[in-house]
Amino acid sequence: MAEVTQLIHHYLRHNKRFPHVLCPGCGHGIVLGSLVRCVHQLGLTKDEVVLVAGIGCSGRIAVYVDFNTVHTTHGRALTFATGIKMANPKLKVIAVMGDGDALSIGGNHFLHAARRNIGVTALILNNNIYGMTGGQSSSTTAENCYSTTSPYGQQEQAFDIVNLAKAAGAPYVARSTVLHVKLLDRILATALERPGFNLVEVLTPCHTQFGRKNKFKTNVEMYQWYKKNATPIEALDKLSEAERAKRTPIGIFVEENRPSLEERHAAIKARLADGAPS
Ligand SMILES: Cc1ncc(C[n+]2csc(CCOP(=O)(O)OP(=O)(O)O)c2C)c(N)n1
Ligand code: SF4
Repeated sequence: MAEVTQLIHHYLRHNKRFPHVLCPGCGHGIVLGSLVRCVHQLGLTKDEVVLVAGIGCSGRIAVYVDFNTVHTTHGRALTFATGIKMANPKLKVIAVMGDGDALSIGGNHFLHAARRNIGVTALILNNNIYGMTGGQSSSTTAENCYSTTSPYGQQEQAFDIVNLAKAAGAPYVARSTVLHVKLLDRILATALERPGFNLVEVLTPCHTQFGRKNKFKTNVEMYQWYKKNATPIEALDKLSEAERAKRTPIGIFVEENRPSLEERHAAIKARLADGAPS
């Protein structure tokens, strides 16, 4: 316990930014805990890490940790992260975003960051709603779910973040829930070690803005939903097609290697420095 407290005090701005603003039962703090454990496990110094966040409850994570942090505008975390990585490729750059931030207002940046294979870990906290601003639908709010902007049920089809990242060319694509903490630690640590664009989607409950509008009596029921429905991809094959369709796959979906944008730029620079024709 003393060790955990020490770890927390080392990485958090515990004497400046607390108490935190997250609601009881919010999963965002679990993701913050995982991030701290992964950075510690990989032996990164606080100065090597840059955490770039957009606006939203998820964006508060950058306020609480004592890394290099940038709290940017809603939907633009990946653009700032791209600039930071290109300016100093040695830094470990992480963009932490909500689903609204990354896929609704910031959807275009997400597609191009994956396509370009820029060396950033995109950590998306998907609670299927705009949490901070009062529970409006986001682009991951599932069909027929209720929100303040879909009082008769959501009429639009939702994005599947994993499939979107795969189609856009991300070489590492993984998903966990905040309930599956060991998996979350594993996929996040792997992402932080890899070059290029790495997507980690974390399903995280927002009972305040999503759960109570969608028949979850308590936030605990939302964690129970993850337990029942989130299924490791390796176990899906054993299920019937009908059963598979009801499950949310978790695990690593893509793990490939292709040169990152900053590696390609470094190679061009070296070629030009050698006097090679451009
Ligand atoms: C350009 C811009 N548009 C809209 C907003 C208002 N706004 C702030 S946070 C937010 C939604 C956040 O939702 P999400 O990104 O899913 O994160 P969560 O709060 O659920 O963690 C919105 C719409 C803003 N700050 N800036
Ligand atoms: S509104 Fe939702 S996302 Fe925001 S702190 Fe509360 S539970 Fe978390």
